[in-house]
Amino acid sequence: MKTILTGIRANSVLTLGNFLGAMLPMVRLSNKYSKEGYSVNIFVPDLHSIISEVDGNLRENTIRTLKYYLAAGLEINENVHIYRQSYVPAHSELCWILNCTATMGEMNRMTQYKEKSEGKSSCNVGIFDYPVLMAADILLYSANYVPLGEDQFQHIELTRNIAERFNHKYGEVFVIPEATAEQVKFMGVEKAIRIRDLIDPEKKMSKSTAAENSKIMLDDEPAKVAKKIMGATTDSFEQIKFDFATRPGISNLLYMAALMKGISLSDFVKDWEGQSRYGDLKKAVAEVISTRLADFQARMAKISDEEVLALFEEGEKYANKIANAKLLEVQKAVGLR
Ligand code: AQP
Repeated sequence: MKTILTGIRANSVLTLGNFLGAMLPMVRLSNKYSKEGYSVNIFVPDLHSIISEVDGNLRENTIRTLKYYLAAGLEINENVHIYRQSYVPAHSELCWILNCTATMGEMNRMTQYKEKSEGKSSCNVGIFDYPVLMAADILLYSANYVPLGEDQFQHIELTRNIAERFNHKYGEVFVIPEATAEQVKFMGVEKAIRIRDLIDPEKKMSKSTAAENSKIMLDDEPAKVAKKIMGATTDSFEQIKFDFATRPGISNLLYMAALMKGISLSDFVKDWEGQSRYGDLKKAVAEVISTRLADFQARMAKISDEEVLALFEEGEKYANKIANAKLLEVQKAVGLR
């Protein structure tokens, strides 16, 4: 049976970009495919979280991240496995072994590393190396599908390259995850999702961007959401049009609203394209986002820490079993055992 796997870092409250690009697609896929017998692994990569500043308490953020999935509608059954990365030590150990297969040249080409280190006089090695830990996260569980936002797809290609090189050198140990085109097809979207920064829509929306008004956080109240949307950068054309190439700001608003409403982009866009009422569109988008977020926040409030911890503990027993078996295979192939 196939395996689907994903994770979202717990370094702070999540943005609407994380929610729409990675969390909602995963919840949808998990609810569908776990019932068909696929194994679904959802983990909180707490080790990845510390490559950047942690806003708040990491342990509490980790619990909150799982609550997000549950509030977003994740259904639990025997095929859905939930765990914290640092509770499965095989991730770190395989990362080291894969570090000895990855090359400096390919790591230097990673866009996320370039973006996260840009303009910094010094950056930690974790920012450079986390794509290898990500490869370990995926390969330990023989994951075929890894639903992610657009920014992370380069790391799937890296994972494939590392796994193929390892298999070539040591024998057929790893299952190679599907290539980007297949991943996107599996997610059921035309293109991998990239939600833009509200102030600079050429950039992606990110948790760590300093400007508060550039991102919608999942705990934002309706008034705050409205203020941010009303202040979002659009364009000086006279008519509303969906086109990310020439009008990224307004296209981002249309895109976010359609995803939040759960309707097709064309259905949402057809009511607005050709009109000049930018202000009305912003109000409508703010209404759609804040209504759905308020409902989501109310669900969050009803989930207890105990419920979340019980899910983690159960999932970690499973994850350690699978991960340790794969790690032993790797250790034997390399000659460590
Ligand atoms: N703007 C985005 N649009 C669509 N998907 C996005 N993701 C992140 N931003 C967008 C997806 O969210 C998942 C988890 O991301 P992560 O926190 O593990 O890493 P990240 O990509 O570094 O996320 P951020 O928000 O940009 O974090 P910071 O600012 O802390 O570095 C991934 O699937 C990602 O694609």
